[in-house]
Amino acid sequence: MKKQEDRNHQKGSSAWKSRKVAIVGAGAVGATFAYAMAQNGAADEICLIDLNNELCKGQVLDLSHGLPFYPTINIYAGSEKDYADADVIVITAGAAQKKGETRLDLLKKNSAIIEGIVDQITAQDSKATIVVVTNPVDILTKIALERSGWDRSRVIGSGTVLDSSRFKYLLSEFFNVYVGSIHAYILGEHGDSEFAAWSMANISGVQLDEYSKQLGIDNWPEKKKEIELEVRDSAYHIIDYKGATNFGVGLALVQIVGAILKNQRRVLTVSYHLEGEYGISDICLATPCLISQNGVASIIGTELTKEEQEKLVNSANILKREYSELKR
Ligand code: 6V0
Repeated sequence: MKKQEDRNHQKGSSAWKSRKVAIVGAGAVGATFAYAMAQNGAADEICLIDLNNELCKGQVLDLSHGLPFYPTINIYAGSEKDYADADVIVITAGAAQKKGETRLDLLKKNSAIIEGIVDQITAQDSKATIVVVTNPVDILTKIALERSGWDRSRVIGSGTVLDSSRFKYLLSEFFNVYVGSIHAYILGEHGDSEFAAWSMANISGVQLDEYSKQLGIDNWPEKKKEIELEVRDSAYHIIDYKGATNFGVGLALVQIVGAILKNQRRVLTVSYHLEGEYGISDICLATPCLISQNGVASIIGTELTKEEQEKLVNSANILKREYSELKR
């Protein structure tokens, strides 16, 4: 498919600026996100970039055959030049963990990949918002932010948007209430130290402790633990079953990128560099943030319980340790 600038030229409509998303990494996550984004319609153009040219070409061809059925106008294989006029750049590029490789080895490898991509983005003088997805996402978001030298609002990570949706799904199953009527968040690291912010979870304004009392559920405290654990271990289970996770994360990314493209001012738990908020500094982790056209417009200063605050600080400390190991 032709690039949008050529299509603009053909139409003689140079004043029109299409909304463009560049996806770096056309693997399972990048391609699934492209597929979901194309159906959403918030982006006019979607450009895929991957070191593996064959894979990228194949994904683009396959995705383009759906163009008669998407609201998105154009899907094509791009290059680093496409960062220049992209509105959002989503980074899903990364190496997979090899046998015998430690988490730190993988982190070093992926951190070098992210730095290389960010250098290409800044070299194009891009005005985009960067959304990092590659794991470990919180550390890599910090690496991307530092490397770019950009304002923190424009370099964010997918955080626990996926984990929060897993949490809502499990609560919806448990209470038999439509998932859209459940408000609940997972905060902290996208990983083992993440936690459920139960104090913020509610159905139509009713706290879940109260709602379970109304329903006469007497094993609710045990159920809470089970649900929280199930959210945390979801990715491990899916990877055991099918080798990778892609659908849930693809849709979570549509919510983040759609909120930016549509200036939605939507609250999502993206990974964001804290600079004193919640008493935490110098690390990226997930808290509820207001997402607008320029990335994070503000943090929603939620009042956490003492226990939740301790869990958030614990997550921050774990991430800081990991980050300093990487930098050693
Ligand atoms: P994948 O299918 O191996 O795709 C990764 C792609 O990146 C491959 O096609 C590579 O060729 C490409 N790539 C590697 N280096 C570069 C580079 N420098 N420039 C361009 N392309 C490059 O992996 P998959 O898509 O399954 O996962 C991608 C990443 O997302 C992994 O780090 C996952 O751990 C992470 N996930 C993050 C989630 C989140 O919620 N943050 C959720 C799921 C997966």
